[in-house]
Amino acid sequence: MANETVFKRYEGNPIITPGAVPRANSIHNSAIVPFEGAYAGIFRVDEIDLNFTMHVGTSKDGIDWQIDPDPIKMECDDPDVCIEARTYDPRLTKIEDTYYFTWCIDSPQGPCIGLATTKDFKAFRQMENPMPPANRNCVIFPRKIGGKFAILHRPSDRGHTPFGDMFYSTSPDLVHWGCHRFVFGTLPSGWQSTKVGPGPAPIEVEEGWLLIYHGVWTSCNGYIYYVGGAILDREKPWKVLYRTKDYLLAPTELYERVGDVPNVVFPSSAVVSGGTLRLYYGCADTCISMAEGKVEDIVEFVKTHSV
Ligand code: BMA
Repeated sequence: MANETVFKRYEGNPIITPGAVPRANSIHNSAIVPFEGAYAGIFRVDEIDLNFTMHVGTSKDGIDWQIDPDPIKMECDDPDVCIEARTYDPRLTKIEDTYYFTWCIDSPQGPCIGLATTKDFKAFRQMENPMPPANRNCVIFPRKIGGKFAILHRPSDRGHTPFGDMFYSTSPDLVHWGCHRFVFGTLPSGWQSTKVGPGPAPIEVEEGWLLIYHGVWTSCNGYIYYVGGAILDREKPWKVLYRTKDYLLAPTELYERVGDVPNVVFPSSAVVSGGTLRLYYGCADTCISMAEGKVEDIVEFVKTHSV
């Protein structure tokens, strides 16, 4: 039996495998939201030449997906922003009637963060990059905080090293970002001792913001990716109220253990409906799975298993 303290895995996992896209080597860390009574998403596809592209997907039930075989083409006015590069690990957030998404761009100077908007999942407008290299993870809060757009992001370096703490930044216009605040970093030992990074858009709960994040440990046989949770202050989200000492999910299933990068569960989307949180996560950098938990149980776990 896999560890399923609060999250119960969908029995049909993995729900999306590389066969969903003709040129896919793998399809994994992806962004999914409710859309027009159904679901839409932006999917990370690692193609058979190992170029990383992003594709739109649609689904009636959030489980059975149709993925566009062609990558997204963004509208963009500035060729210095819309460079040709590998793109990966999208996160999606709805604010009012617009969907904002962030992703990682493998620029020649190192990984940086891209930002684009869409209203219909057909036209995409790329904006200024919110963060220069090196930064690998970014997600937008689902509403303005203190009158400003807000993000959690993870300044990084070019490789996979323990360097990388989570920061909070704000912007009045989605172009100029500042007021950077440290949120939290790695712990001296355990499953989140190598690096941490924000996962899906934070979810507003009674206690503040529920953040699902990934934590990485360096075992003697390589990196292992886990899912953790934190509760951040509602008005000052850089203040951490609780943060899990014990992980919420670990790679235990064969499809999480075996793949292009073994032993990875990488949380990237959360859809909340009727008090249930449906977590979508990348597995072993190869496919996508889903697990569900009650929001109140997840919050309770975070509060009672906090560092
Ligand atoms: C991270 C990101 C993720 C990936 C993970 C494990 O740094 O690049 O896309 O899932 O490594 O390889």
